[in-house]
Amino acid sequence: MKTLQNQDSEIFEILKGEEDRQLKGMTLIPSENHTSKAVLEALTSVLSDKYAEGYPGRRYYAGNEYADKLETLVQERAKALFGVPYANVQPYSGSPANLVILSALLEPGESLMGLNLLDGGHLTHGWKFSMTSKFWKSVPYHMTVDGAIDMEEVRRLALEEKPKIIICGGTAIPRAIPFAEFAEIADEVGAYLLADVSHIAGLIAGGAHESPVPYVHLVMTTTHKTLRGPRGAMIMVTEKGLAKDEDLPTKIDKALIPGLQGGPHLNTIAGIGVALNEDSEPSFKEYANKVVENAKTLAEELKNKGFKLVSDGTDNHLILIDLIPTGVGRGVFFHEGLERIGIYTNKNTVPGDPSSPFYPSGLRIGTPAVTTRGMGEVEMKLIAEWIAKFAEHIKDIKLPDDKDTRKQVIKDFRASLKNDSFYDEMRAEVEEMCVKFAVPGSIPPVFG
Ligand code: DSN
Repeated sequence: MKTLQNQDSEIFEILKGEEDRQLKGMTLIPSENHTSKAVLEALTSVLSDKYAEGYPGRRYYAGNEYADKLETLVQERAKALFGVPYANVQPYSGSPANLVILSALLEPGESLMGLNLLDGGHLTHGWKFSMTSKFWKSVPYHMTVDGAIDMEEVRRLALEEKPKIIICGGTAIPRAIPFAEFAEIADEVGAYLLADVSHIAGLIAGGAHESPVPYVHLVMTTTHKTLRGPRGAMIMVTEKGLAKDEDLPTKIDKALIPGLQGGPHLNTIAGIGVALNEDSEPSFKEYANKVVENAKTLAEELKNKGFKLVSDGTDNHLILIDLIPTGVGRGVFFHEGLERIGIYTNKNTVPGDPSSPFYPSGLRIGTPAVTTRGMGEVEMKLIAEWIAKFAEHIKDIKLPDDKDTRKQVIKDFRASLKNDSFYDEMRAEVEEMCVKFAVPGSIPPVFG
């Protein structure tokens, strides 16, 4: 990175800082991961400079000989990895991909069903402030208080509403998604069934989670989470989808361009291709299984330390800690306090959360990134210990209902993050462990 360093030291220093942050701390955000050096090389290639609106063999720009080869190859890799007859690898990310699917299949005002955002769904599954509930009629379903998808409610709402599409999947679901049950309901009411497997696609590819492919008509996944590729997304149509509607691929292609997107990001598509190749290796199977093993170990350790978990555990990469027994709305203290010691997590709502999305009562954590760095049982036990030690340290800090008092409590807490030596000591311990586990894209340090 000498060229960048010489030309633009300000940007260089920021990138160097980020490289350092990633190495000295740990990412427990379940939707983040670390890509390989090969993926990063593909991302920074000259493909970044090329326009290629259209599809292989049908472009609006000249000079796409290599773009065509690339996109066709990446489509083939996606189809082979997931066992589907069609894949579109152009979506910029998950939100645009879901918009592509919905606009391909639904007329304005028609209805969709998705898991309520606050119960672990996604903005684009029909959240009330998302365009997906302004263009279409959103009929959300929920989790039970035990943290299971309320399949009785799904069936009841589907029979009442006869939605055009049902979406299964989400962002904070610690248990396996019951694809077969969803399929039974969708088939009964004649709805398309879309699995948004963004969080678990890598586990599916690695055989650590059931595949939705035999049950659903469409699969959408982002490519940067457990799949360990660059930030992007793919839309796939299954054999079952083709049997329901043989025009599905054409509808998706057209909804993407000219419907919603312009030129594909070819460098990202190249990075996705590299990642898909890595995902088909036997070592990726080991990785996917280890992600789940680590999550289960961490979940057990947290439970042993007295934490309550939504659904009492996990089947996948994700754990949702329910902090309500210690006080409503305390997710913010955990999110910011753990960040201070180099442990990156998400404050998150829990099913039936009485607090607001700004001050939710849960903490979402996951093991994809730490597993990529080679952490295992010993480190999961340490992580649980650190989280418990931090929880003990802040046990008397509660979130007041009154807005002014709340403001002051948060201000005082933020000040303590700067002044209390407890945090320096904890951060040093975390850092000492983290630096032993390299971040793949920084071997050797790129900016170091
Ligand atoms: N932002 C993603 C997540 O964190 O789960 C979903 O889009």
